[in-house]
Amino acid sequence: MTKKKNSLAPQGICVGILGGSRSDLPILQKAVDQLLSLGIASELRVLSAHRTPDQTIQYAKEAESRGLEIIIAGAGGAAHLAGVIAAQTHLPIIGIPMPSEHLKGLDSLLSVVQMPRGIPVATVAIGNAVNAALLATAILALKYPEIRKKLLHFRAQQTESILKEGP
Ligand code: RP5
Repeated sequence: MTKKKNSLAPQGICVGILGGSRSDLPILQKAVDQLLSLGIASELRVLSAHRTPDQTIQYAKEAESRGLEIIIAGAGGAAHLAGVIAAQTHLPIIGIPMPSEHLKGLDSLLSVVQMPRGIPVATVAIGNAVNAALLATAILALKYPEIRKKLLHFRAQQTESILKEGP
């Protein structure tokens, strides 16, 4: 069976990136940049599970029909954003627990990772927006050969640069 190629997605926006506060933007920008370096456009928005609950739910409900294929959601403290989004869409959701002032992100990590059975959120390490972008890329690579090629190139380059540095 030949795989159907969709050459539109690498140019179009297929990843939504959300942050619970403007204070999350510097970390989330790293996901935007990582995706862009692999040829994937994204949209970055501030939406909060607590401060803008209606708009957050609307975003999640409309995500698939708007052409989004994956959503990355970063939030800190009582970090419910990724989970609330996951409850409203079957798209894959990647949660980034944000570093927090008092508990250094441990609160965020537990809030994002401890989802109830049936509604998963793929959680990356605290503040690791780059890994969120790379995980999104790996999921998209299953469908888009061009993205797969770029991801494999990135991985090979990464390996080469580590080995070049020597012991
Ligand atoms: C969360 O609370 C946000 O995701 C942010 O990480 C944290 C702190 O938000 P601000 O007080 O900086 O707006 O909702």
